[in-house]
This record gives sequence, C-alpha cells and structure tokens, in this order.
Amino acid sequence: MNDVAALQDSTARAFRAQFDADPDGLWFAPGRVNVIGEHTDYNDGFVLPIALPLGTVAAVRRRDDRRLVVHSSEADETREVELGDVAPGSKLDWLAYVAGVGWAAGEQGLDVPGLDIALAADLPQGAGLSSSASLSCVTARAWSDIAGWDLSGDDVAALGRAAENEIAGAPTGVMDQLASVHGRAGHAMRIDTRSIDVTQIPFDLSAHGLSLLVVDSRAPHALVDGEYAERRTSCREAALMLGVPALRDVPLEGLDETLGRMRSELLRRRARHVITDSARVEQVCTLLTDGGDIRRVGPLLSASHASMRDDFEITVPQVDVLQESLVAAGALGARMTGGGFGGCVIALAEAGSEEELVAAARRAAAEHDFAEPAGFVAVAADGAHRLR
Ligand code: GAF
Repeated sequence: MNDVAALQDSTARAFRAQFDADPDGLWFAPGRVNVIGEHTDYNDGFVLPIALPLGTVAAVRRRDDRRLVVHSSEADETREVELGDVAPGSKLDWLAYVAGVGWAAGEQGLDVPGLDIALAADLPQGAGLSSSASLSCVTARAWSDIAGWDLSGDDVAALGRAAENEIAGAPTGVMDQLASVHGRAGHAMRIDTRSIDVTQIPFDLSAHGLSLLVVDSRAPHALVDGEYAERRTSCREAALMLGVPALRDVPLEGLDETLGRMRSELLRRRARHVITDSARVEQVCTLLTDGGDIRRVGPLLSASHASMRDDFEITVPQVDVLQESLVAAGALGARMTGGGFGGCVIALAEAGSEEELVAAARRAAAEHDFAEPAGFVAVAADGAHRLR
C-alpha cells in the first residue's frame, strides 16, 4: 500500500469515529520541494518546485448549516467555528488554514456551505515542505468540488493563498499553493510568478541514474514570520531604489554595475540573491530540457545555497552544516529548500549513494550537537485531487 492509500484509509476511519457517518468524499493535496528559486516568487521571478507524494488527506461531508467542524489527527483535537465569524484577525491557530478558505470563497461571492472534515497528514510540519499549503489547498479543492464552484486550479490555489495570507496571517508568495495544486508526476513546474504561467518540465532523475535526496535538519524555525516579512520589505525597497516594478525586471547582464549604484550594501546583497536565483531557475530548466548533462544542475544548487547563506541570510548553522557535509560526501550539489531559518536541505545525488550521504549528514550533525537529521528520496508527484 502506498503512502497516500494508507493515509486515505486512516482518515476515512477517523471521520467515521468523529462524525458517526461516511464522508461524501476524500481529497489529497501534497507538500512540495522547491528545486531552485527561493524568495523569488514575491519578486515576480521564477521558481521550480515539484509536488511530493506526501501531504494532507481530507475526508469531507457537506452540512446543512454554515458551521465548520474539523478534526485534525495531527493536532489531536476537534474544533468548530461558525463561518460568519471568520475574518482577518480571527485567532484560529491551525484552523485558520481551513476556515480561511471558506472566508476567501465568501469574499468572492460564492455560496459557502458548512462542512464536517477529518484531516490527516504525513508531511513533517515546519520543515519547509509546505505542509500549510497542502492543508489550505486540500480544503479549497474539497470545498470547491462539494459546493460545485467549478474552480480552475489557479482559483483553488488563490483560495488557499488568501486563507494563509489573510486569516492565518502568513505573508507567503504564490509558489507553494500553485505547486500543491498543479503538481504532475515525473515533472517539475517552472512557474513564472508574474504571469502565473506553469510549464511542466520533465523531472525524472532516476532515468539519469540520479536522485533528489531531502534531508530534514529538524532545526526549529526561529523568528520565521518576522524574518520572512523583513525580506519582503527589503526586496520592495531594493526594487524602488533600482527604479523597477519588481526585482524580476533587473537584467542579469551588467548586474554588478547595476547593483554597484545602490547606496545600501544590505539591499544590494538581498537584490543580488533574488536576481541570480531567478536566473538559476532558467539555467536549471535549460539543463533539464536540452538533453545535456543533468549533473551540471548540482553546482547551481550549491551556488543557490551560498547566495541564500551570504546574500539573503536565511540559512542557519544546522542547514549549512548539512549542506557542506552532503557535498563533501559526494553529492553533486545541495541547497536549503523553502522559506529558510531551518527546514530541509536537498541534494542531487548519484542513485545508490543516498544512504552514505544521509550517514555523512548525521555524523556532521552529531559533531555539532545538532538534532539527528532524517532523509528521504523525493519524487515528483501529482497535485491536489479527489481520491474517492
Ligand atoms: C515560503 C513561502 F510560502 C513561498 O511563497 C516562498 O516565498 C518560499 O517561502 C521561499 O521561496 O515557502
């Protein structure tokens, strides 16, 4: 039995135990790994995520009233809220990612029925793998199907994002929700975050004798919210200083000279990260599609990590140690993935070398008294969908 099938059965059982009835249906939405292009999405730049086979399953039944009753296996609790009481500023904790979807749909003039929901997830939370987008997007997909809203994938992602931004108060960009919705098995998504164009790029590393190893540092996220918002502000200021609508609009050609004209050394580094990482997305996409040597993606991953560490300053010692140890142990390249300040490192690995790499990462973490990292091989999977 695969992961989603096992999670599906346990979620259906949890629904029956909680509501003493069968759900109308079950839905799944995945988390993601971003291959490259970090903090570029709120600068109108490019990103390259894959959807994971791990995520959140929701068993859902329509109610006749406007109440939302949600059981979460992770939180080990059941919470209730009247949909009319949900608004920006509501203190809902994890329920915000669910209830916020109903609020966002109501704001769009959609007729929003109450729901009974049981949730279960198999994605580590706070590891930079978008467990929150998998929660908001599974809710949006299920609500849309049950209420007959007939929404496109982009609309489902937009509802999920509105829930996170407006009700949960997490100022995310567009990447995670689009990845959770548009994922396709065997493909990475090149997303132009200005036009919201999603291009599916073949991403079957095993066909090249390679794999994408994910190593979770288990480093607790400290100060994430404030730091993320600070980076967004810095990027806006940098764009303003450079006289462009967004950092996406700064050409790579002549970059040193362009940045040299900036008065703030800090903003110069922030801008350099965003502009070069967005360009690295394009370089990786070319390597993935032109039939050339995919191993050359490795150094671009490591360059991205150096840029996040030195220019954007969003790494922490735990992930830097893992990144270095993975490269020293033979990975073709490695970088932190996700918003930063902890979370996971991904490595481009020769197939068969994964165990050795994880062992090296564990040894390095132990030498520094860091938490023991956990590793798994990521494959690109499908986005949000109805299971039954
Ligand atoms: C978090 C955000 F939610 C994304 O929108 C993106 O900005 C990412 O950090 C950094 O690339 O996951």
